[in-house]
Amino acid sequence: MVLMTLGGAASGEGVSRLAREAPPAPSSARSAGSTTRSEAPKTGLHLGLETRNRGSRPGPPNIIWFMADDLGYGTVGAYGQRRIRTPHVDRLAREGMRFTSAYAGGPVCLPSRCSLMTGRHLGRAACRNNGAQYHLLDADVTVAERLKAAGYATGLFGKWGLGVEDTPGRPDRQGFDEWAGQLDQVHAHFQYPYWIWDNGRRVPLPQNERGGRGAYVTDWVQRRALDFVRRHADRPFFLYAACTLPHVELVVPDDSERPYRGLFPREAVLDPRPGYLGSEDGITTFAGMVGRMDRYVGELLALLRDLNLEQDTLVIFTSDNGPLNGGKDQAWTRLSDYFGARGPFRGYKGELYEGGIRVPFIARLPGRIPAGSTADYPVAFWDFLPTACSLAGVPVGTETDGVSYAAFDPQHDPAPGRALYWEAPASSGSGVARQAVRQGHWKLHRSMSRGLELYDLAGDPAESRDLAADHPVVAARLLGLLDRLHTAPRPYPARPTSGIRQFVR
Ligand SMILES: [Ca+2]
Repeated sequence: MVLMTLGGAASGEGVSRLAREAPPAPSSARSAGSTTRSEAPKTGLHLGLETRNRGSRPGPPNIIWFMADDLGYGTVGAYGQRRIRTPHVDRLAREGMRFTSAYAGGPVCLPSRCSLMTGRHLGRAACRNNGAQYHLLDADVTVAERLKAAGYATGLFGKWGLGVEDTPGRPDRQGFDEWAGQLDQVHAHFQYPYWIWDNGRRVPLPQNERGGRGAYVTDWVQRRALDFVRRHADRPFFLYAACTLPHVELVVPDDSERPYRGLFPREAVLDPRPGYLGSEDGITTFAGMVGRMDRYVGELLALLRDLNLEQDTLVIFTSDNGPLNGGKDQAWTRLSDYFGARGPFRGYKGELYEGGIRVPFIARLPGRIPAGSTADYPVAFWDFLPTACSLAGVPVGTETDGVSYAAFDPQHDPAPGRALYWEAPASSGSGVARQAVRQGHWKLHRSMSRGLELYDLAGDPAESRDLAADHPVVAARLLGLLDRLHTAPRPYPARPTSGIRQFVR
């Protein structure tokens, strides 16, 4: 098993990268089918309105996408967690649909979020790795732009990662009316930064200076998200709540940690990077962070109830990739394993084994999604754009690799037999180090280090028995898919990586 370290390619958002060699620009990826940013809603809107009159307010549903950060498949109660209490996420599962084969866009933050926003898998996505140089361009069409075209109010609160302030990737250039949080992924590492973005304005957080812990930043972001919902209760809204828990830094206010204190083995989980906070009681701190994230979900659900919007609002809960491993003295590996954070799967964040990419995924929309249901067919982050467009009643309006699961039928796979694809660049920044494709119950990996591996997920979800030699015909078929689904990545000029001193002092 490949163990990733905190400073390695798996999670190295703050690690300098060599400049990519600039391959020729892809000729096909964004040449046709893109809509302009000002495109008005077309007839689809009316089709949508006809079919949605079930709630307290006619029209398309509000959409909330609540996404945890580095939260593994098995870390919440609805997916088998027994040591950390997540009552609000579990309630969502009881009242909605639990997907057991949902996939993140990628094995690390930035590409996963790119896939989510743009409806492309990683063989075609604009940004395929963590790194300061990657950002969206004006030509990229996001789900926020499509929902804005459908008349939605659009808000992003939390970690963005797809373009900082001087790039066309910044959220207000990618369809978000309102946004607050962290543009830069390194900024998002810190729970007590001394400033935070609010609609292009740097809001100082002086209570966090000189070691102060006055404003836990995810609390600040959560308040802004709740405020956004409150202010848009009378019209369709899209809330992208990109929570940075339970990603490092490993620290949480006392009221979240206290319920767990003394319950678990005491283990120091420290961060080797200078200035980064860790915890002397890391397993307890982590439980508190997951608990706080669950509290945020509960606050959103309570607000929807108070505003009488439960029937009008699709709530999706998920995570951007699998759990962390490695770290100083492998402490993160032990922490994640203590909680069974990756569920029954192999691998962690950064890997293309199921543990790196299979995520919890719950969808609730009362009256439209059967309560307490389970869907086992695969869905992936790149399906969200077509799904959201279908719910909103607008044409997809751009090229996508996804299919809509808006029917939310627990039995019916909307795209039986389709191939799902992921890739990860070499740590040098040039070339593809690893690829994986799933079709039906078969999954093929190709990597520089291990060559081909074929697994039967139906009988071996832990990817423990390599069947490549036993099933050469299947392996050859999937190998053809690996070649076909990858296109040359978009070149980006090198850009200096931000550091802790820009965010913490
Ligand atoms: Ca992440």
